[in-house]
Amino acid sequence: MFEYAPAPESRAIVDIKPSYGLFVNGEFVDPKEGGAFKSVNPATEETLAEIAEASQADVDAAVAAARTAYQKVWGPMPGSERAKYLYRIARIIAERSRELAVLESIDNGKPIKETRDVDLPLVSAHFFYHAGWADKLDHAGFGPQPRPVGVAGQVIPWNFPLLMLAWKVAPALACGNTVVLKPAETTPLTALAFAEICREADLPPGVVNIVTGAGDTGAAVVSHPGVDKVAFTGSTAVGRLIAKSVAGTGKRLTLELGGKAANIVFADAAIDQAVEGVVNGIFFNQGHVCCAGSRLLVQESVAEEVLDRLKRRMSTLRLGDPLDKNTDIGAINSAEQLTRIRELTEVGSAEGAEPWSPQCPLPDTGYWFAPTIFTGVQQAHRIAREEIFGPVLSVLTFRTPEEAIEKANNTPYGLSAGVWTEKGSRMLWAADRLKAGVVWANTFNKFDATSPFGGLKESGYGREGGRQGLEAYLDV
Ligand code: TXE
Repeated sequence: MFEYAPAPESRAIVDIKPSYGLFVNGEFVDPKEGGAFKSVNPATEETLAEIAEASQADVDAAVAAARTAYQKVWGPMPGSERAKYLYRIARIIAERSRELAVLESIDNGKPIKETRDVDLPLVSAHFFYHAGWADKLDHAGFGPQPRPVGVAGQVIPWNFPLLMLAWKVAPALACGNTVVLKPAETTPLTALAFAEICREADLPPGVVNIVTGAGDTGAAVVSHPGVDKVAFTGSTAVGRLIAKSVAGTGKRLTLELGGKAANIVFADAAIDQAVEGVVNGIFFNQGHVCCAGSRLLVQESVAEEVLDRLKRRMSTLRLGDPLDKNTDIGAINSAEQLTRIRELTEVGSAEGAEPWSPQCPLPDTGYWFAPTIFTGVQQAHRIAREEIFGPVLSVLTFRTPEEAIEKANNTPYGLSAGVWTEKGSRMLWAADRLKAGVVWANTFNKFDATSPFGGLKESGYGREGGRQGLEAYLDV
């Protein structure tokens, strides 16, 4: 059932260079201090490329290029002109989507089925959507003359590398800002491919700058005095550090942090549909999803039936080569993330919860974790409270709707939740009481460029997507 079937032919359509420089002022340049790190294929542990590591001096150069481009070219450009560039970028992404999907799967470890059918369509849609806004900002209720904020410093994570880039770059550019973006150190390749796309689209130099590196480079971007707006998606711990470093500087800040979402299954739900939604909620992208449905709250009267069906469904999931189009669960993005998942699941067992996984031989090389559910989970257990960010589901039960809401909200996070019921009034009742930025009704993990996305509580603040997402990039 679980096969490892390498699919080398897909690899042929991507051209990965042995090394990459930084993208500053429209050119690929060597880092000033010559540092480099490796990007690794998490499914095979092979080195894909050497990536330049940006130092403070490189970040200075990128911010200076972004400032000049903002003042001289992009800020003053009419929205209708900016729209043309954004449409061009959107079209190139759509045309190159097969190649970009393969590149993303190789660099990140996520299944090609997902990069091809979810990530890439959402990426190009995000650019198309924001291209449409660029010439409509003046009369859209943002105030008499909404102005761009200036230079945006953006730091993104590794779980949806190109999609998180799109969520950050497209609205910034549509509103007339310029960008210095730092991709995650384990997944830089699609951001660097995006830099090539900016050149192909003839985007004026300095409008988009990509500086690769680890946390130090990210810290240099967000703390740079030449940056006017900071946007971050990543861990709550780093989000806190960034909020502190930005405090009192006058910079704008949006943070999209972790989550511990509840997927609530009421007894009257369409059970097969709910089980499919639970599987999608936690095993999509190996559970490396901030809004993953990592806690299943199931009504006691149907718990046994739901768990039986869930286990049967999990036994049909295929884990293996991310480039095989039949693969459902790919590789864990990095050795560090695998260690984090292992440590927290060991704590789960030690605290008395019971793990279950289907028969699942794991490939010998690469970073893998079998889809796992824990039953007998108590609210005080760490696996019920902390983000695991892996293919691991914690199952809790409830008796009354009130208890479901109380348990769902019993978390420091507030990013998302799912509700499964055939009763419309119960759905509305629950949605009204759940403290989460998004509540999915009889579905899960659905995204749309037109819909604002973002969290409450320790999941962060600010919205990305939709009309609300533009406010972060405008002086209104
Ligand atoms: O995140 P980091 P990590 C959660 C998830 C995961 C945990 C750790 O629970 O297990 O975080 O993952 C950059 N100043 N999420 O360590 O460190 C870093 O280089 C500025 C949830 O990968 O937050 C990368 O580009 N930037 C999350 C980005 O921050 C800094 C997605 C994210 O890395 C920095 C990812 C600093 N001091 C992890 N330190 C989500 N919300 O989806 C690091 N970075």
